[in-house]
Amino acid sequence: MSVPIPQPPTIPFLGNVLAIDKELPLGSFGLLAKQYGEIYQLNLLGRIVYFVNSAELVRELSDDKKFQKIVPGSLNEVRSLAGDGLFTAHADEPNWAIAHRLLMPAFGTANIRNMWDDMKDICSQLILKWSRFGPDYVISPTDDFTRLTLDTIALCSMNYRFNSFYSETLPPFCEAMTDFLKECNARANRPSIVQALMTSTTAKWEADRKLMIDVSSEIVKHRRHHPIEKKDLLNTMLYGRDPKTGQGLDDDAITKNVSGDSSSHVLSGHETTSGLLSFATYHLLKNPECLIRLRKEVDDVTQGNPITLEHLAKMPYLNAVLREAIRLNPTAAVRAVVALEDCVLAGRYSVKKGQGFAINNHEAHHDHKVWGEDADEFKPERMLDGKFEAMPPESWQPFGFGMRACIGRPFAWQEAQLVLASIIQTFDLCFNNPGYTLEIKQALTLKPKDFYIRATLRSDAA
Ligand code: MNH
Repeated sequence: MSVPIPQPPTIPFLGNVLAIDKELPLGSFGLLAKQYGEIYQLNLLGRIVYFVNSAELVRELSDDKKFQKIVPGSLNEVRSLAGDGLFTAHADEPNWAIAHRLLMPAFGTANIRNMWDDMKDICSQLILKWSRFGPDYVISPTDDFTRLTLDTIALCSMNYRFNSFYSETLPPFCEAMTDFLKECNARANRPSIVQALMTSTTAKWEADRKLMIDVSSEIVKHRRHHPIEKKDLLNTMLYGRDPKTGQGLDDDAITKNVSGDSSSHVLSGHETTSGLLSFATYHLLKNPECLIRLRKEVDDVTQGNPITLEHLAKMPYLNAVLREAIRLNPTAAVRAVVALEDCVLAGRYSVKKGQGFAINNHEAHHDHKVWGEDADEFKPERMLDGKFEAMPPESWQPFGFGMRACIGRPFAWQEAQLVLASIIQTFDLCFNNPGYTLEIKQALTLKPKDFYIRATLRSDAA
């Protein structure tokens, strides 16, 4: 028996595009999920996409043999920058396989341990800034975490310093990227005839893209002329040879991997990690008992000493806090796949080969059927004592799943652990506006909106 997949009412030509809020598409997807349930379909300018919201259906779609990553509309626009850079590559592009085999080891657990000193360098800049500005200064965690994650990825992978903490505004690169990504989103949902009329918007989009490519190709050129001995990502890309084909990447492909927002560094690397740190900070402030427990763990393990890699391994609660924060607020919430064959999903929805899906992990991560009645609450305890490991692995997938899952996960995790532990070790935090409750803003990734805090040096430090 096949159940029809519901669809909101459409209007001619545009289909369901107007049902999607331009500022916060995820909000609209959530409202539609409330209304239609585990699956619904939208007509996006003539293309039918099935949106999947339940953990059960997401689990089925996480099978690499039956479903393959596709680059959805907005990411296709990103491709104008990143080309077939790792993140935005279509499955059959050879550069994906090459970049994947080259970059995987560079971001593997062993190699990221070597990045510890560079990570600490940037982390100490944030700690120093918050200390020096003092308790009256209103901190924008999302901005400072973006400075931190951008500077960290650039230093660790390319030995390049953005020095964002020394500037009132975020680096031009950041702004260009945010605007560029936002516009990519908008373009994907705009009929081409409308697009053709928006010449000044397109000119700005082109200029943003050019700025990102220029900065990236400067970094690549500089390294070509001033080689250094460091097993960083840039050297891997410049001199590495694919073990399978013997092929390397040319400068053009490298520039795309560097600038290509998501492709390796910039979007995935810095935006998502910045969002994770911001959401974790928010949830800790909203749940003081969790903050107290985390502080006790950090103090017990470090005894007030500078944090080391060995310390992190002894902080299960820190790990649980990060897992829980990114469960509730996956910063890259939606991924797209296509059906490789005809099938019947969950025994009830018939699907044709070639059908595109949007996997809404924000919804699936809140599914009461797997996470329980308290699924919407922040409870790091559910991630402790083997409970996380006992969950079906597909039910927590902030880093995607399977063959095309995130390669930056160990890197992002180590960075987030270091930074959160350092902040908790050093400061008392409070909301700038005590009544604040979470609102979300979206470019391609998600962050808390209008979220401000203050930080006071701890008087009770261990
Ligand atoms: Mn990351 C793929 C989330 C940090 C580099 N990343 C993905 C995907 C998700 C994701 C989800 C899968 C997308 C899809 O299926 O279409 N990434 C994150 C999150 C964080 C993150 C939530 C931080 C928190 N990512 C990083 C960092 C880097 C990075 C840091 C680089 C250092 N991510 C990638 C790359 C891919 C990816 C590269 C694409 C891998 C592939 O397609 O083979």
